[in-house]
Amino acid sequence: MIKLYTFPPSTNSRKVRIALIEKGLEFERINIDLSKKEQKNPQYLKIHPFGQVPALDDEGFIIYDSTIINEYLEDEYPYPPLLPKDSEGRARARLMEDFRDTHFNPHFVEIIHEVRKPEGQKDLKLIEHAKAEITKCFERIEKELEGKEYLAGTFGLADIAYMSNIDLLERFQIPVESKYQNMLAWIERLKTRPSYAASAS
Ligand SMILES: N[C@@H](CCC(=O)N[C@@H](CS)C(=O)NCC(=O)O)C(=O)O
Repeated sequence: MIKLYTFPPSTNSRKVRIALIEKGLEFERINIDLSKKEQKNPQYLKIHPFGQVPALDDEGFIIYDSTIINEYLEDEYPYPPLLPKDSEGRARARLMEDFRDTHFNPHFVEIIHEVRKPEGQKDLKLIEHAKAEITKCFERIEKELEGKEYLAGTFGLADIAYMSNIDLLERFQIPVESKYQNMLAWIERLKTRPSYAASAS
């Protein structure tokens, strides 16, 4: 059976949990507790050389990095498909996933680190800056969704990447303004997928 090295609050771990659930694949969750620095244990570093989650073990084939893992799952378990068939659609989906990985999610990670600190030690300016950077991304997401229900037309890996951040928008009180109608409708659509609730932990 597939083994997933994961940590419930990790957004990148959730990205893979959602893909596995959407593919209907059974998997064993192996919890790596980041709060106890278990990701840096020598045993785990043999699985993930950079000491991070997620990592995946498919019958002895071990890989890491949420984007690479989800691409592997798409190649190895093609049904249901989570990438468009045409090259242009696939490229667009990958661009939006990359935008999430490089411009959207890192600011959530910054906030997560700050809010864990004791009162008085949190850098409130940094939190506000990170929230503003997240909000800047809404413009692009809104445009990309013009005339479409999902980022690449049909539901897939690009949407899954952002799905792992949705509950944090609410938790960290980052409102999506009503001018982002496409995005608001898309968020509601994503939240109704069974994989959204099933991947929460
Ligand atoms: N590019 C990697 C990033 C993985 C990553 O940043 N994982 C975080 C949790 S979401 C982590 O393990 N942080 C602990 C650490 O870096 O020590 C991916 O997409 O999997």
